[in-house]
Amino acid sequence: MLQELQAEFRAHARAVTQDEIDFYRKNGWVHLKALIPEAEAAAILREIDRQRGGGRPGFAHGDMFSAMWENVPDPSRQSPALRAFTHGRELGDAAAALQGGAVRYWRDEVLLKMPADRRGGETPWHQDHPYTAFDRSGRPQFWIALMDIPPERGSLVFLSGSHKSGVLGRAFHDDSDAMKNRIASVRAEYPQSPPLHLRPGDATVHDGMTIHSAPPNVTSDPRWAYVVQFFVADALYNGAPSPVIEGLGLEVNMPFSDERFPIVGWPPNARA
Ligand SMILES: O=C(O)CCC(=O)C(=O)O
Repeated sequence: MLQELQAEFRAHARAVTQDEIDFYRKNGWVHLKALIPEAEAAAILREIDRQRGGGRPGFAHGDMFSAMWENVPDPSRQSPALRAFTHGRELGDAAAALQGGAVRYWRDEVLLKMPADRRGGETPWHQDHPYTAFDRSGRPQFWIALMDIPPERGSLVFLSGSHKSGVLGRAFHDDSDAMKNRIASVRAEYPQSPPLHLRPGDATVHDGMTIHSAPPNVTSDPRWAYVVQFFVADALYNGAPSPVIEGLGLEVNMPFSDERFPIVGWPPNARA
């Protein structure tokens, strides 16, 4: 069974170009066209479907997030083929090249945005960094289209350059006027990315400090995106609770364990 699965697909990620690295560093996000072949995006979607038993989505957070998306957490833990992709050198080195330093694997998840009339609403403007367990910034997040994702199906929208704007706060949890004003002022200051149409196998990558959102999915098809998150290898644990580290016994102010969070990517010329 295991062998059958491994033989079924092996997802390959291409290397990033210098233009893409420059764009990412300047804007805090980048659109990587054909990061993986379309057939491999389809194979990942089949594997996710197999894990879900082919049924209706049933992985809701059961909290505020379920009005924006439903998730399948860490599918790579149940699939050697997916693990080879998420922990492999190709994707790791692409993340490290964008970041400009070695990176560890953090987690992977599927984000399914249902059509808007079935709770696939807007993802409001936010930064990921305030929700992380790391004591420093540097968190490239790959958001890979497993199907055709035009803007109206909920591709991400970024405020270009906003990764340099400082820490916004926990925008999902702060509905104060001060936060509303702050978001209005960063929106006025940083230009919004153009509407992005992702083909199957395309990805966007954004930094944990980049302010982003997603419109509601106004198509009739669910939106399937596969997220793989990395973070700078030298980060220390800041003590914040996170479902990813529950039960691992991590100590505050200590580095992350190599076993669970291996270093998977090095920048160009840094590999021995
Ligand atoms: O997929 C979405 O709608 C939002 C995803 C997001 O905010 C993220 O990947 O950081």
